[in-house]
Amino acid sequence: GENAYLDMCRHVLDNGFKKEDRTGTGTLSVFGYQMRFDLSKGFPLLTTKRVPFRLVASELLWFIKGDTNIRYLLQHNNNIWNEWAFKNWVESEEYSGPDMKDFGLRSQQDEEFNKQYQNEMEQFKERILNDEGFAAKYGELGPVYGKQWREWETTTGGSIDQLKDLIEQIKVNPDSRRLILSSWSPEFIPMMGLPPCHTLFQFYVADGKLSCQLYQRSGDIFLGIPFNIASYALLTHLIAHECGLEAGDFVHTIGDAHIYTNHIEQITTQLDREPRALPQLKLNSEVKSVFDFEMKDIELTGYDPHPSIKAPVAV
Ligand code: THF
Repeated sequence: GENAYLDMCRHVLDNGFKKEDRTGTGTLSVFGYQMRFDLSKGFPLLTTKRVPFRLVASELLWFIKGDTNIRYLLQHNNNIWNEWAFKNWVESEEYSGPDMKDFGLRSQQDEEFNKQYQNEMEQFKERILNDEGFAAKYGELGPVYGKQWREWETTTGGSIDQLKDLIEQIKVNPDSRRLILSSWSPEFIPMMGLPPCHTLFQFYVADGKLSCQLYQRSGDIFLGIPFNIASYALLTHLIAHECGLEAGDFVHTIGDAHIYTNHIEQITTQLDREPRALPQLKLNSEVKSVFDFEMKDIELTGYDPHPSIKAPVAV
């Protein structure tokens, strides 16, 4: 079940160090934490609050496509990366609307500002969707996950399709201890909207089962981690499906595991709830390649979660 996640929440609430952070929000934080999910026991989408699986799946397909522009996400009604692109837009020369400096914090503290912000964000989304030139310039997050997964730049001017190579190696060399994909490319970090939180992952094959371990340098326990667990569980299932393997364990190792101070009330509410049975994942058996999956080929059954719990995202 999801007890590994709930245990981590309790552990950080009880033992977390009060630590300031880049976003100015403040966190309770521990360094180094590991969870394990046996994917044969159900799909690890939390039931103690509703986690929007459609958003998890469309974000993963976006990574797999090698896309780094939020336009695809908006076309799938997925708003989880908007703030990072919006930041580039409002800090650009071309932007002439009201000052949006520190919009993340100010939109929570100042109702009048929040109205302006919501209005600017709506206009921004409209333009990304309807204006291709604008989208190419301001929908772009830089060389983030999709780019590093599919088109890692080499010193000789070529590129490496890490994901394709990884899947190939799982097939031809399943005992390998080098089944690794890294998104951490020091040269490109300064150009990214946000340096990758999911820094590196490794696959492992034993007993006909495919397992995955993720090293996540930084984890937002309330908002991000539930997404991240589901996302890597889905990736593991997709690759296992292509390689004719069963899904094994997902091992989630986190560096700075933190609860934002403005999420503590929400987490406390969540911890009071009784976990329910995990849902099951159904993949369209007619699709063979990881690269051919679309939203309609990915289905979740038996998901009956407690209601969603809203919380502001730190930018
Ligand atoms: N930054 C921070 N502070 N937290 C993160 O989780 C995070 N991400 C990505 C990049 N930077 C981050 C973005 N991923 C939500 C979920 C995942 C995100 C960002 C936001 C979120 O708000 N989820 C809501 C539902 C949102 C909706 O319905 O539109 C939720 O209740 O789960 C870590 O990958």
